[in-house]
Amino acid sequence: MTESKRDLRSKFIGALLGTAVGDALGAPLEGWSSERITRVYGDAGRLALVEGRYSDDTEQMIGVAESLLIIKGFDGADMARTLVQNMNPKRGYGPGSRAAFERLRAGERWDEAAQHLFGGMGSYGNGAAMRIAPIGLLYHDNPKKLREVAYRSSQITHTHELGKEGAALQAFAIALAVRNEREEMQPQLEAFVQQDVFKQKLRRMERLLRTEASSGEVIAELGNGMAAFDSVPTAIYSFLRFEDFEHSVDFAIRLGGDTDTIGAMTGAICGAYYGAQAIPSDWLAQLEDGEKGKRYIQRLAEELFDITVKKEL
Ligand code: R7I
Ligand code: MG
Repeated sequence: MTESKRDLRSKFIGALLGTAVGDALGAPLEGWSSERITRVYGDAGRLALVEGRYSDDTEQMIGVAESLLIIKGFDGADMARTLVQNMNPKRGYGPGSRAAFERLRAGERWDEAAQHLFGGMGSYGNGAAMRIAPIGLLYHDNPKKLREVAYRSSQITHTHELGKEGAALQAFAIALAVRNEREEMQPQLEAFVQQDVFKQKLRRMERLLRTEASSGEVIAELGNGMAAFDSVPTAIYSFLRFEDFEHSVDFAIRLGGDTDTIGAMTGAICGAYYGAQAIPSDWLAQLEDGEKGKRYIQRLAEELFDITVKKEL
């Protein structure tokens, strides 16, 4: 394997393991305020990964990867079936996603089950964006296809335009990270994204990156909540602000709020940029390794890399 292929392979592994590490690190702190995290853990050094158990974010990311691999591309019915089969309610699913999976299990069509949620608007939660890493990897060289598959994969649980757009934005950030396009990431994302709320946040991000913004400012300007528009820009910002995996992910989680998902999304972008070897070994060591634990996740990433470079699509 050439060096550039080896790097690319490491980026694929980094994006998937980065999702799981960020998720597991943030999961015990979900819903905490930034102040409470500082009060309990102090503000020196980085957070430790104690439990190593990942949540619904990673469980769904695994399902997305499994389905892409079986199909060698996207099939909505298969991906919906895979997500439903994998679902372990103890991993902390969002209420909208849980309702969508129940309707799917009852036999509704994959592209209709989630339409009824939230008064018929569909969910704009970050649940479609948090699981998107495999799609960002597989289509990293094809933004048009990336957008299309990001939207369609979101449709399974998140039919609101803003839920879909958040997923496409996160997928494209991962793709740019894979392509080493860090310097141009912010303007490229601003040009790519189609909804105003995301464009505005990307503009604010540009300003925040020029100053040493405090956590309070970042939370007020970008958000730290469960809505896609309050969390995807925050993850991208956390990546762009620092020069390594650990500072970005630690910063993202210390913002509080939807810590597991903002951690997972920041971890995905960082892993896609820096590669798997940049994930701190003590974090990786603690990550769960059962039937679908870290070795399984690594294997999924390797297989995604294989089908991507072989252009079997
Ligand atoms: O997006 P989702 O699957 O998961 C979000 C979070 C992540 O942290 C997961 O790890 C899990 O812990 O939960 O869950 P959804 O229920 O679809 O969306 C998340 C929340 O966003 C909802 O529970 C609502 O509070 C809010 N929300 C909306 N509120 C009003 N109108 C999402 N869509 C709407 C809407 O259209
Ligand atoms: Mg979660």
